[in-house]
Amino acid sequence: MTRDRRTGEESPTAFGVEEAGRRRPSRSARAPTVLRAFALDVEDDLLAALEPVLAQSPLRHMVTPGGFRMSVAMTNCGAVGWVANRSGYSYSPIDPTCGRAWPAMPVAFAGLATRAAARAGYRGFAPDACLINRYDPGSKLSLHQDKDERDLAAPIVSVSLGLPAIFLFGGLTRRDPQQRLCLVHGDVVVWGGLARLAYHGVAPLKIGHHPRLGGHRVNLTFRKAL
Ligand SMILES: O=C(O)CCC(=O)C(=O)O
Ligand SMILES: [Mn+2]
Repeated sequence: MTRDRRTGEESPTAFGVEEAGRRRPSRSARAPTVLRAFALDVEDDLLAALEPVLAQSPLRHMVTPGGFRMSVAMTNCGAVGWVANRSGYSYSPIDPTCGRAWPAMPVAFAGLATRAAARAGYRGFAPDACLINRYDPGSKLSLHQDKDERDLAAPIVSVSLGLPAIFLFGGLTRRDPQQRLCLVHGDVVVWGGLARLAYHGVAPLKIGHHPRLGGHRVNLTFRKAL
């Protein structure tokens, strides 16, 4: 148990989740802010904007530097996109699959990310990269840190759409205990400050059916990369 110095409240770990509304979001807390259903009022705009992005830069399974094909299918929009290949992880202005720039970040995407960050205490967040992840049943994302961005002062904003998933959120080392958060369609998670480099991941997706996205989960993860 740790005690919050400001409120005196106890939480099970130093990385206790802050559910917006229950506790005042804090920039410095070592916790993600979970904004339940925050994206629901723009879900139509998000899904409509996603279609042309995927048509221009299709989802693909990237290969890690260690030679493993990632089970999550990925693509990007924005000024730069996150890419993995045999030489490492980086942000590139060019989609290596088609040799052209990534699709521009839709206004609905950037607006939602800025509003969610502000709600979590990070004013003026202007993402320049949005990694789009599509999970099929069985797909997972191993525990990792988002650390390829130049600007670690900016938070990460992560939007969940489609099937529910278990999001694992740990500490600054791989061995720290992890929170298990069930994220459903429309939930947004924001982490920054002392939690910016926290290890996190996604447990294997369970089979299901979502009325808007069928048998998949889509996650939009917004970063300030440059
Ligand atoms: O799918 C998620 O909820 C997390 C995605 C993530 O951590 C990433 O793309 O780096
Ligand atoms: Mn991540």
